[in-house]
Amino acid sequence: MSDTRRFQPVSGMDLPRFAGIPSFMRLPVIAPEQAGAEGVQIGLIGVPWDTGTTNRPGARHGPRQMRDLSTMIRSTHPVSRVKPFEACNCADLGDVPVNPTDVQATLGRVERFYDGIVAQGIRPLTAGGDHLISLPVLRALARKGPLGMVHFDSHTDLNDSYFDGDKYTHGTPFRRAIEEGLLDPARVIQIGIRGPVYGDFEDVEWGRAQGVTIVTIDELFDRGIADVMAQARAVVGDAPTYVSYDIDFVDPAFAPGTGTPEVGGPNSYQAQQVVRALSGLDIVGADLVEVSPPFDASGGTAWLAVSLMFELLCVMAEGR
Ligand SMILES: [Mn+2]
Repeated sequence: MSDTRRFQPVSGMDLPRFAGIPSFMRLPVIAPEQAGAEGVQIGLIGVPWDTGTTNRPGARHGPRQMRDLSTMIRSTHPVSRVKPFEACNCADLGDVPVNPTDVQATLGRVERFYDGIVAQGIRPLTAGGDHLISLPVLRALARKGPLGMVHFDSHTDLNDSYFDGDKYTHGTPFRRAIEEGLLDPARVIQIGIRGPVYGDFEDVEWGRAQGVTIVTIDELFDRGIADVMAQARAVVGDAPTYVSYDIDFVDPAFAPGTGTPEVGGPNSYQAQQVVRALSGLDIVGADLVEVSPPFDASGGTAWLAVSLMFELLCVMAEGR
């Protein structure tokens, strides 16, 4: 029914990788409403929106910059040797039509867009956008029941509210997701948590009281990546799992282009290792969020981000 040749990235041998119109990883661009009929199995989607940001904005520019840098991605993983574009039909399904001045309207727009994707049996790999965009994506993906989640971040994003009781910000999505029954807290693990806080650790205490496993950066480095990721695999098990990757998980020496950086984090190699350890899980969707090009003068943060999207794509595609 589908021609798999159609889903190969434009070869750098046919057209140099710096040339051409930049789709995600040089994949074909397919209209989201037709993607299922065309045979798409994994859809790369941009959500260019940062109105949930509480401090330094700019993540609305993330998808465009990430598409540009993603033209440097090649086709075979160097360690696992997975060839994601042969294992699965992947395509760029464009950007969600967001509303930059209206939080609730945008949450609705993202949810409806992903409802359409999920209804066609397509697994989404998303480029943010700020971290609030994970909430409407989870609403669409969790229709059949709560999901597990592996979450890489320097912040829990489990806060209750900001400013005047605002419940929908990029610091609150997973509190809302647990309250709405989108995530099973017993199957959620957050890794890399660090940085000074406003006064107490209410977010961490609330999460642990719900049953969320929270691994601080000290614990990650004390125990080592292999041990913590074995725990992550045990926490989420074989059931459907979402992966949410905030680029501020990575040390700002390697990823300065983000709104809320926290020093003392993993390097680029460690940032890749944690994703490689997810091999074999039932990953129903993943995102890479909080890349802010205005703070990314070299483009190096976006390059790391799309390299991590390639890591995520490989563990999503293998075995499918
Ligand atoms: Mn976050």
